[in-house]
This record gives sequence, structure tokens and C-alpha cells, in this order.
Amino acid sequence: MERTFIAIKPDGVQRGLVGEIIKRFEAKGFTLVGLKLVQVTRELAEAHYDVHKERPFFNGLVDFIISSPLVAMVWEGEGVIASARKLIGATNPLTAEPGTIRGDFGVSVGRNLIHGSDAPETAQKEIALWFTDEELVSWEASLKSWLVE
Ligand code: DAT
Ligand code: MG
Repeated sequence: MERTFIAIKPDGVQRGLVGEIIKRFEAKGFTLVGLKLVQVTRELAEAHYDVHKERPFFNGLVDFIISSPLVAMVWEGEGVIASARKLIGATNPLTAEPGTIRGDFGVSVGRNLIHGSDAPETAQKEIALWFTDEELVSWEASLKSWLVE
């Protein structure tokens, strides 16, 4: 079953939006298989954003990610990687559609609340970077037959 890595960034935690954000993934019908609050090290933040290391915003981004705890999660479901990106919305909250997490709660690209893996290969890499196998729980939601044919 497909899995994706989702992180509620420090701004989302500080603003008290953890429950609101988790609620949207639950309500959609995805399954939570990993969850932890993390005070991220610079090393982990730099590894996570390695593809952006040459970008001008890289240092500010890493400083932001380690500035306060974040909530790291793994969500599971058919098509969850692409669908989570839709729930999250465009990178810049000002242009993100209303109804998306960034569109509903943000105004700045540097405070865009949430991260979601962008493709199957990155999802696999990010899950392995943030979670051990023992931290991930395989389980079946009892209402699954009411969500999936
Ligand atoms: P996304 O998080 O939508 O996958 P991304 O991978 O292009 O976006 O960039 C990673 C993060 O870097 C993004 O969530 C916020 C920050 N970022 C991206 N572009 C930026 C910019 N032009 N200025 C400041 N921060 C930026
Ligand atoms: Mg990205």
C-alpha cells in the first residue's frame, strides 16, 4: 500500500494547527501509520532538504525547520502521495486554493505549515530518513470497507 511522509512544520505546531491538519487527512480516509513530535537536528533538516541545498532560501529554510518542534507522520492509502499534495496546496500559500491547508491557513512561502513528499521515490527516501521500521505500524481501519470498494 502506498505511503507518504508528511510533516507539520514548526509554524503549524506553534499555531495550534496539529489537530486541524491531522483531521483533514483522517476525514479524507487515509490511515495514519507513523506519528512523532520531533525537535529536528540541523543534520536531519539539511538531509531532508538536500535537493534544495543550492537555493538561496536553503539556510533560512533549515533554520526555520529546526527553530521549534515539528510533527512527523506517515500516511497510507491508495494514491496518498498525490492526493496529500492536493490537500496541502501550492507551495506559496498566497496562491494556494482555498480549501487546501496552505490556502486556508497561510500567507507566506517561508511559513507554509506543512511538507508532503512529491513522488513515490521521494516518499520512500523521506520515510526511511525520518522513521525506523519499528516506528511504523501496519493496521487496518475497521471502517475500511466503507471507504474503499
Ligand atoms: P513544496 O514544499 O511545496 O514541495 P518545494 O519543495 O519547492 O515546495 O520547496 C520546499 C520548501 O522550501 C517550501 O515548502 C518552502 C521553501 N521554499 C520554496 N521556495 C521558496 C522561496 N522561493 N522562498 C522561500 N522559501 C521557499
Ligand atoms: Mg518539495
